[in-house]
Amino acid sequence: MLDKLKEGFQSAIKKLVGASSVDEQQIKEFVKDIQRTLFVADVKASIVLEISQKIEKRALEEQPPPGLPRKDHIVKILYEEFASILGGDEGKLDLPTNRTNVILMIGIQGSGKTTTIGKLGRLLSKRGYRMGVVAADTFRPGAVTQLRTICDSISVPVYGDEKEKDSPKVARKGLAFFQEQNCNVVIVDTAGRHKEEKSLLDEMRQISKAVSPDVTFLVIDGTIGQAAYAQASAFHKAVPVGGIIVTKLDGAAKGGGALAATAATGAKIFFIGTGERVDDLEVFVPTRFVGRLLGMGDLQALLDRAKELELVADERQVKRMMSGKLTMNDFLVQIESVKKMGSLRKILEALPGVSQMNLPDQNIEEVEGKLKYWRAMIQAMTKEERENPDLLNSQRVRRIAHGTGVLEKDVKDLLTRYKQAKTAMKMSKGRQFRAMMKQIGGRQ
Ligand SMILES: Nc1nc2c(ncn2[C@@H]2O[C@H](COP(=O)(O)OP(=O)(O)OP(=O)(O)O)[C@@H](O)[C@H]2O)c(=O)[nH]1
Ligand SMILES: [Mg+2]
Repeated sequence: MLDKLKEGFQSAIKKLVGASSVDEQQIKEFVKDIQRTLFVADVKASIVLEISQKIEKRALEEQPPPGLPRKDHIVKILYEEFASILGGDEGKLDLPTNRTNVILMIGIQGSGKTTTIGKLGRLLSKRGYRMGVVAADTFRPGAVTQLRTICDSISVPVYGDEKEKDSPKVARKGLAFFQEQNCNVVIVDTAGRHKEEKSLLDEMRQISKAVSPDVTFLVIDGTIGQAAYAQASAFHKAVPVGGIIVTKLDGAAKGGGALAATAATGAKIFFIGTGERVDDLEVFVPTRFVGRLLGMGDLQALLDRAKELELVADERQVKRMMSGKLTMNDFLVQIESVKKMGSLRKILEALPGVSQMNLPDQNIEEVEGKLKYWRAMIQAMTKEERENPDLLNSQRVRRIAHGTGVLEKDVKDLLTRYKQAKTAMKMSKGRQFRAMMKQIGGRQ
């Protein structure tokens, strides 16, 4: 299903995750890959632009939460933006059983309305609803017979009148018929072809007026791509669309149609059709669907792989520290890993330098609070200062204190801790750091 879209997303993700670093250029390239994929999937240009701009902005501006590598954060952003365009949570069909709920099906010819009624009829009967179906497609010869054949196979009764050409009238009478039998749900099938589009839309308006639907489902052929946009907005103008059903996602569908239909109507996709049989209907859950598209089934593997790659970077850092170099950036990484790994005491005990300070329990919380400031102070340093903290004379210390709203004493305190860590690191030639890594994450 939607193989092109899947392939495109997944190769873009692979490329991102495999890159040695994620910088602005890498992010822009990733967004370009996503754009290309969407164009191939026949998504409307304005939607492609909107979604890619959002992803780019967030990927460039947002700081990943501590512990989450930037790459994973970007994959997460991609996932969130797509799920949100598709409506986020799953659409809920609210069909109280103490009344007769009316579902109106609209959509152009061949989109799959009649077939989908069979599928929906089956699903709702299984859920225990008393069902009835009204054959209000009076235009196409054989339409009533087709509907009867399908509904016979799922044992749902059909109201139809082959001789009556007035479709709103059939719809009204059919609904009254099933109301009398206390049906819970009545689905109304409609025509998809007409002399011209205008008369088809007029007819939909009239039928809608005749039966006052609780839900109007627009059925969209998943293979038609961005043409779905114009189609969906035309129908939506005639009869407000409450939900979308995308059919034929089992075949050569590219996915653009699904996005276009939701964008044009603001309605959620409730179901997708994945075949011609009555069982080939799936409840649509945007997050799950996007997860599948992005290979979230594989996401765990992806995250694991990302971690592995991050470890390679850690390994490099260890080597550098073993040679006695510890920059403020390395120190910041250590501080961050404290937050990342959770157990502060464990880390503090393992952290070279800090471990020698014998922290009493009551100080732990205090230190946890301090970490936040340490981070801000390090971030307030210039690149050179971070590389070579020896540069930090009293003037610079004052500037940093001012910039982060702390006392000069606090900055000096940070420098002391840093120096302790550095000395310890030098003395143990990185052994302690390796031991720490092992202790906190089973790494190494
Ligand atoms: N592969 C596949 N085929 C489908 C699906 N849904 C519908 N079809 C096929 O699409 C064709 C048209 O389906 P119909 O249900 O007759 O479409 P319609 O919207 O009722 O068409 P009109 O009555 O002419 O307006 C049929 O051959 C169906 O079998 C689907 O999810 N997957
Ligand atoms: Mg039909």
